[in-house]
Amino acid sequence: MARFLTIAVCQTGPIQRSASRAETVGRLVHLLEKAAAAGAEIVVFPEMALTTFFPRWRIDDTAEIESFFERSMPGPVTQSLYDAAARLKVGFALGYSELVQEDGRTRRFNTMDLVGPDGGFIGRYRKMHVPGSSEPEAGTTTHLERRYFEPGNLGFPVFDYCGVRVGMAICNDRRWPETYRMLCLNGAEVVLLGYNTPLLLDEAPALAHLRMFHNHLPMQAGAYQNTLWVAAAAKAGLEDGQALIGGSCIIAPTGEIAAQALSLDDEVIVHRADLDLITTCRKVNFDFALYRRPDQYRLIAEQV
Ligand code: CDT
Repeated sequence: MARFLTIAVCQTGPIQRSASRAETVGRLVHLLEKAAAAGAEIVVFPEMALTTFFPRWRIDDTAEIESFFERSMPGPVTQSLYDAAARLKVGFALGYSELVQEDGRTRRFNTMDLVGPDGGFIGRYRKMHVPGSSEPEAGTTTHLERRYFEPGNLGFPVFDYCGVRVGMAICNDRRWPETYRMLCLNGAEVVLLGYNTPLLLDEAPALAHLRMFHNHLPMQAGAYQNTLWVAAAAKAGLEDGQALIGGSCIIAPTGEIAAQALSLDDEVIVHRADLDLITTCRKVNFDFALYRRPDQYRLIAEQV
């Protein structure tokens, strides 16, 4: 029997620092309702979808830093999004900043949770590739993710979502081939991804015209080389004075962009993903069992 999954990417426009969590969650519920009305079975929201992208600032006060984090999911304010998922019978992947007591200490991760169509928790991913620095560096765009977040410690897990194998990735992860290859090797059919990407980087003005190309290039290559559907949600537009790129998209295992956002604002794009296309693409080029040579893939010490 043919297998399909109707995927919605819910891009958001900017989420200003002045916006309350309740206001932002209300926006996400509205997007989820739009996605459900368009027939979506699963939705992906951006990285850090509950707040402004605060790593653009150096903050020293712990209470202020922690005000951007969630201590439990769902929490009192985010519960309405989970209730909406259950009411609409549409699950979602949501990026947020996670504060957790683990190994006897407070830890902070850049996290995405997968929630089922009953509003229940399915699984968690913590961003592996944490970019930027922990202190502002002269001549570079201030991007202090490494000040606020530890790299993820959960690997690249893949979860069952209504019979479909779903993995997650967060922003800078999308630029790394390991992300897609690990998710593919773990059995993923669909990768849900959220991002906040500055339009301009002070350190590389000569590359400014390539920002959107370099957004789509690795995701298209990752989808193609690993025979995956990739659905990516941007936080876009002018957020607290910083321009973020949009370009949210749904990419087929052929590497083609099947749907793309047209705005820098709240926007829903939907595509009915043919999961059998994965098998077709695998047969054509990427039969891993037949052609991959993992026993021969090794680092040769003298050459590295
Ligand atoms: N959020 C995130 O990971 N953004 C990065 C920009 C890093 S600029 C130092 C990205 O790869 O889009």
